Amino acid sequence: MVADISSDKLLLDKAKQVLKDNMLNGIVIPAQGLYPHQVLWDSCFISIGLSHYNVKQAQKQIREFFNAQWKNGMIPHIIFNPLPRYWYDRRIWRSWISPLANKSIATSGMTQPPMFAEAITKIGSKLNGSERLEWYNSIYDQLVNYHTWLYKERDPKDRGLITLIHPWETGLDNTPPWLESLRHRHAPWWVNVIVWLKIDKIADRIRFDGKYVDYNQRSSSVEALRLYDALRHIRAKKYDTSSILNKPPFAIEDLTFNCLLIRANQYLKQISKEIKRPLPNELLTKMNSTEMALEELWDNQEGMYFSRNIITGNLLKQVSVSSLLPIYSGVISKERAAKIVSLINSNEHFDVPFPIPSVPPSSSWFKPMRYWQGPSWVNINWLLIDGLKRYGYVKEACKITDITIQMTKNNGFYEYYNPLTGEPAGVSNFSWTAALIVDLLMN
Ligand code: 2M8
Repeated sequence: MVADISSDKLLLDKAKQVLKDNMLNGIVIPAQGLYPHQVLWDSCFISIGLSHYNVKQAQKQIREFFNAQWKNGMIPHIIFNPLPRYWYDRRIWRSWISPLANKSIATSGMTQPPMFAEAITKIGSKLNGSERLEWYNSIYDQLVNYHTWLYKERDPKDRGLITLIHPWETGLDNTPPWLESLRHRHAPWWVNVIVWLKIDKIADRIRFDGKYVDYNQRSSSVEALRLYDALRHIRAKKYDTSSILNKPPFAIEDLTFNCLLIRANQYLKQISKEIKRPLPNELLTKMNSTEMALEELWDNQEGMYFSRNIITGNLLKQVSVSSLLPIYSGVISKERAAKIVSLINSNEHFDVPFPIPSVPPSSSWFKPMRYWQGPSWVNINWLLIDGLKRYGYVKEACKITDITIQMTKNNGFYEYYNPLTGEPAGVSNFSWTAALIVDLLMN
């Protein structure tokens, strides 16, 4: 494909404008209106885009999360905007009830895919030698503490795989393997009453997110209420991991999260080497064990990787884009990578006009416009492009890059896109879409 320089330049300018317009209180937020707070992996993707032209802001997006780190090393997935008009959101989470929380910064009480090490390294690559060492040194101990926390508190079976306790931690909120687990979770009486009286349709009409997006493109009201109930359960334990894991609402070794962690560990090793500060041996052993344990999530019968429920020990065999992410981890064999590429190229699976669908159309869960249940997402494409290139699948990587850019040229920077038609969905002017398009164009 011949690059269309003038329109690429225009797209780049528009993407930068989105990031500028999404600045609220000194921070680029995911999107105006719907997402007024800082969100963990959003901020990492945003900083990767920003690093190409505004390193200071990119650093700020990351540093804010390390300032909000809890005493046990946990980094929460949301930092609430301190503006008075967002007081209600802080009240829902009440992070201050935990003795571990940062008392001056209101946050959520759970984490999200650990993209920090990659964002920190990408920012580092834009700095000169001494600035880079200073940047890495300034953040290294806290980054090590975060990875250490993951293993110390979230690997209860000591298997090298991190357990998530709520779908919001995976980032793929309503992805089928988690929705299936939600179905098996006992619903609270008040949700049953709402369903029985059929007043969930009224809830649909008064939902907060319905002001900004079509609620049919988001989690259903009943799902949202049940996720809120799971949060209440976690909050009642004051966000203390060992009490939560005694009787967790969910306990899943999530494939997406663990693949991203494997890659984050590799970036962390790179940083440690560059600043000549060795990682603790215990952490290194754990990091290596994750690479080995990934193979336990492979299912021979289906020829795919899946997440695993740690209570039943069963793999969650609802197919989603998560099954492709081991290629991004970079530690699977060439044979396994070839199998993933065949899934990407197969029209019975992920080969659609506007790839990569978060759930393939062949699945009974597939809904082309509903959030993580079918639409294509730019951040997932970006991760897969990277993984495909590293395994030498340049043609596939270029095809996904071109279509991803095309979708945003045609429709603007939306949260997600219909994988069959390219039609935009979710919120418009979405920051990580814009930021990662900056990255794709600049590379
Ligand atoms: C979505 O998640 C939040 C809750 O964490 C929400 O539904 O309001 C997900 O797409 C998540 O991956 C993303 O980080 C967040 C903000 O963009 O929105």
